[in-house]
Amino acid sequence: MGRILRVIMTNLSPKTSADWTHALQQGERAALARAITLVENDAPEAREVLRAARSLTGHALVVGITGAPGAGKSTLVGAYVSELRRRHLSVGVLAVDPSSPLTGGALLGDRIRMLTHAGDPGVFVRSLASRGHLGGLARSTGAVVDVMDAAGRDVVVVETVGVGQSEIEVTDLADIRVVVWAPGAGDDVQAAKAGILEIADILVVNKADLPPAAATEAALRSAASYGAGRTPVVMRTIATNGSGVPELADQVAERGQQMSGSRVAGAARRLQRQLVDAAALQARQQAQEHPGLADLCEAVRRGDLDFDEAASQLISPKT
Ligand SMILES: Nc1nc2c(ncn2[C@@H]2O[C@H](COP(=O)(O)OP(=O)(O)OP(=O)(O)O)[C@@H](O)[C@H]2O)c(=O)[nH]1
Ligand SMILES: [Mg+2]
Repeated sequence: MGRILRVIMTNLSPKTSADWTHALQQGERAALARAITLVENDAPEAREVLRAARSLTGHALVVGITGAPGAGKSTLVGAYVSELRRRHLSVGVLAVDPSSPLTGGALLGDRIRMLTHAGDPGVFVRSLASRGHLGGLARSTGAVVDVMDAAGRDVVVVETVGVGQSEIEVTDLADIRVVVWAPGAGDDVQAAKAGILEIADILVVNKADLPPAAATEAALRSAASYGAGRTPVVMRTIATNGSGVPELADQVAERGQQMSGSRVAGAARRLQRQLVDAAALQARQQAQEHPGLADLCEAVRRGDLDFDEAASQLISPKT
């Protein structure tokens, strides 16, 4: 980019919250991309971006897609996005990799390469690495989802790898939760163990072209029927050829309409989640930096002070 063009671009880039409100409302890709980068990097400008974004949320249906590595999530997301585009819906896709502090995010590129919507302005794809911020993944993911929602995306798809605690936290941000399963042995037990049945709205048996798919589907159906409360619906897909994907899109849309409360309520829940995360982070820092930490420790060790009382003192406001 030439120097003069860069100067013009810099001057055109939004500065205040009102500027960002305008830019996001226009739904321009460049503004959306820049907003997400600022938020992802926790840049000083991110405050204004998010202030603007949060007042514009409540439009998008947020669909969380999770499941074991290699289950076919990215392929399925690609097929689902194609289906949404056929329905003339605009889409934001966010691929989140909680394991990336270890892998350096190297896998992330591989993990989203399945998406073949380059050049379609109706599809906006971003990946998010956790970069090690402790417990902050749900917060940064939520913030990026908010920006995509604010920019007018009809559907925001969040793909996370794995079925552990941090993935469940991330899926918590979604209005509709889809768990993708690949055919294999002992699935019902694994599902129950991972707590997946409690969080899933829709269980997808992908790779239905592989022979064990029927057994897996049966196992999941029976495991799901034991779950307390709501029972997830079980569906089959072949992500590689799109089979079952329109039915999945129908099911998601239907559940989206039945959603308790509106999309605005979904956005409010998402914000609550981010606020609690941010508060937890602040409390942790406050406790670590408390000048009386060593003394409180000693008092607990001697048995002069109750453990929980000491913990409360570490985070209670200074008097
Ligand atoms: N036979 C068959 N293979 C599939 C299907 N869907 C995906 N695959 C293949 O499964 C492999 C993994 O697919 P991905 O979409 O990358 O799976 P993923 O769950 O996103 O993987 P990670 O992001 O690494 O966890 C690829 O080789 C796909 O081509 C399917 O329906 N049938
Ligand atoms: Mg993937």
